Amino acid sequence: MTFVTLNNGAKMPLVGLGTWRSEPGTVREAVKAAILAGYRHIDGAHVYENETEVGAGINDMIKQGVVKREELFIVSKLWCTHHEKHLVRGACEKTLTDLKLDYVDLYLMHFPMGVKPGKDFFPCDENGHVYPDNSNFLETWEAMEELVDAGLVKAIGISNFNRDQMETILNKPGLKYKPANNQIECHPYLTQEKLIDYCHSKGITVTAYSPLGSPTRPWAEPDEPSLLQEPKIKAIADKYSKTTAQVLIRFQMERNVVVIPKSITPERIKENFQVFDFKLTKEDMDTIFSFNRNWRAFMLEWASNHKDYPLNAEC
Ligand code: NAP
Ligand code: SBI
Repeated sequence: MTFVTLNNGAKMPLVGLGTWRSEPGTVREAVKAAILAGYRHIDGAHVYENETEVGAGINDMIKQGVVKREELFIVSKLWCTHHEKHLVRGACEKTLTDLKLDYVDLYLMHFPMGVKPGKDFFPCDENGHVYPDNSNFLETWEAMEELVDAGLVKAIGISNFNRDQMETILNKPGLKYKPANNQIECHPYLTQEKLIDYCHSKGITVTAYSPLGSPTRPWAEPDEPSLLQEPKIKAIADKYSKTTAQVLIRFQMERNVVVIPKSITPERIKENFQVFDFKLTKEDMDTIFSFNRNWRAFMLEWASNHKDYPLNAEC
């Protein structure tokens, strides 16, 4: 299967291109290389500060007739400084203006936490504590529902929500649209079985972010584990004449989880999409699951004081 079906009936391609830390100056070409390699799903966000270039790459491909807009699945995310109800539509319109698109296919609430509006994306005091805003994620969700009705987005979803926070949305009186997708950190060190089972039981698709373990995250320490170097995963890859990265991507696809590896390197962009011609056995999957250690590349320390910090819950 190459798609998952969202609760609005749309088909979301299982493999997409991640764009966090894809620098302006490289990401336009990366997006074009991806579309030429067969990708139809691009994952972006306002906070990545590169949506103008991402959109330029997309529009180059549409203008050249390589792909039609309706064949693409474009994702963006509402940043935390825009959670107050009156700010949501403007934030979405800014993303559409930057991308030069009339709509996005999926618009995610990037985090369940609203923070002080303004130019600073991570407004913190001298102790590193974030300044919350006056919103709660239920009213932000209502404003996102209005984006669907206005035709600016085809579907809405969430990111970095835990199970209790999802239940709070699902139980909201007057809920108009259920989340279509929850985008969460997921890879063999953080397999997320409970949260994924919960999402799937509610008809909510899941996207695995940092599927390679985000090896170049700026805060990586030399002694931290490295998925791309795991000998047992490399041995599985060798069996199929594939790379470790391809096995990490296929691992998510086998679970019906959407996966968005980031790369700006043309060879890797192609490599990461050559994942439709092999399958992992149950034994391979069990071996990969055995790496789980509930280790996170993203502890979101910048927001640990927020009332809706999501990562203290079991799942
Ligand atoms: P990732 O996809 O796990 O890893 C990306 C890194 O791996 C890059 O440094 C890339 O290098 C390298 N890489 C890519 N393919 C490779 C290959 N075949 N072999 C060896 N190295 C390879 O990490 P990520 O960027 O953190 O996560 C992916 C995407 O998820 C993000 O870009 C973003 O779109 C999304 N995300 C969302 C959230 C959220 O809060 N919702 C948080 C984090 C990430 P090069 O680029 O130099 O090739
Ligand atoms: C940014 F644009 C800047 C920092 C940062 O750190 C946490 C992870 C994150 C995010 O919130 N979503 C991402 O894809 N990366 C991020 C983004």
